[in-house]
Amino acid sequence: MIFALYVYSAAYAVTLESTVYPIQVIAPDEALATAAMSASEDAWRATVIELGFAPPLMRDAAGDAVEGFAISFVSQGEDQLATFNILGDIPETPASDCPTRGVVNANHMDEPGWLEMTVVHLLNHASLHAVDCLEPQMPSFDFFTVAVEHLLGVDAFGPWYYREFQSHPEASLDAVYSDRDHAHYQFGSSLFPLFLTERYGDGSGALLADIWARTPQDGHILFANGELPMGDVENEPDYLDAIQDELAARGSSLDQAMIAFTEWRFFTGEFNDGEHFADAATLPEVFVDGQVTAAAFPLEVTPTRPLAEYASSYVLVDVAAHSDPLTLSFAGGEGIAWGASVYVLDEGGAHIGDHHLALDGGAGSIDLEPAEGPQTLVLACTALTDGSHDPEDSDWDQEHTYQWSLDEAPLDDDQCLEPHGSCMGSSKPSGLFGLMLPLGLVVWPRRSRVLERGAPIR
Ligand SMILES: [Ca+2]
Ligand SMILES: [Ca+2]
Ligand SMILES: [Ca+2]
Ligand SMILES: [Ca+2]
Repeated sequence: MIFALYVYSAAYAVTLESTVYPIQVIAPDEALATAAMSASEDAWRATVIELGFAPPLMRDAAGDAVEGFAISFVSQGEDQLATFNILGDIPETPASDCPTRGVVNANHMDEPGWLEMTVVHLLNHASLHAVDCLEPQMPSFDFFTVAVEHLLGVDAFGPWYYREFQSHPEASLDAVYSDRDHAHYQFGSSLFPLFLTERYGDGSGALLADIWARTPQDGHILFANGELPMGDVENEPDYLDAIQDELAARGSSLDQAMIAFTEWRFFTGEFNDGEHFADAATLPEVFVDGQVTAAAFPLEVTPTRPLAEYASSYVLVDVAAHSDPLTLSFAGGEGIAWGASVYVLDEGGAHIGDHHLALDGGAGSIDLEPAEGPQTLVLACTALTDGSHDPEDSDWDQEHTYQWSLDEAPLDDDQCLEPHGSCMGSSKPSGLFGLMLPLGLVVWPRRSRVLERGAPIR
């Protein structure tokens, strides 16, 4: 059935075979076939030879699975741009791999850059399927492939993808949206693998090939309908497991990467500080959930948009010059782990420092030294997981909230040392304090200092 989806007439189709790589192009005319072959050879060289992605697999004339990239251009109206067909199982290999054939709508190939983008897209998809055919269709394959397009400078749709993704940091990293308004999200999430290759690799994209090599499991493709396969095994490990495994081998973790990604996706556009994404200046700014001026204390901030797992949130606080230290506290909602950081911007918006809160059970606080001039504090947090997050589970509910609290340093050590003085009793209880207390998480740095000096706590 798969092979019958598209029938080409030898009378008008041109078939080209590469003399450099195992690539076959079928197109309605010689000019398109030649251009497509050139683009395909460039794509093979850049992704398979230079980045180390697996060679794509196709079926030869005898029906055997062999290394190669097969792509056909057909005229099929205006709507669809490109798709691919999974060409069944390869029983002689243990992994749940599969050959594919790319299919492109020839009617769109006059648009500048679309041919090159489409060829890289389908060739890289073929490389990924040649390793594991059973990853979730979106965002998994597009997550990696759109990142590769971006790295090769052929992501003609990148601006739309990244604008949508950056508009929804509260959404889960691996979320998939079917509605048209948000359909770019699962392509824009390729910003995360772009971050991975810059932060943990050499920036080329080779790290992404290493990660993908960790995705496959043994199993068979029982059936496929176009892009959608059905296998006889669970997709375990999945691509998030593969990222975790690769980062663990490099001394990090997916959770640590998510916390760092929260920072990287903030310093884009007008906030580009030259220390994060290489092309941060051209990436859209991330959605900021609120901007407040700290005119009076205590100041408490909660987000308007609850977060999903593997999501981020930002609030900007303008702080006037203050001669007294401030205490900044974070309390994440129960049930999941969190990361919390503060990025300090000067009056002109330059990034001049960071604080990373040590959280215990999702809560923690730090003391901020007096500032010599006005500053903006970027209060950033990362919603991690409840210990379980699997791409196949659609674990994307946006139900987690948090609270930041900024206050003048409410207590000095002398008060704690007075006879009958009670640190807990003399502090200024806030909503946050009350929120944290039942969790048993109140570990204020200043009280720790008092403890070290042997003063009574209560
Ligand atoms: Ca196999
Ligand atoms: Ca897998
Ligand atoms: Ca979960
Ligand atoms: Ca899993």
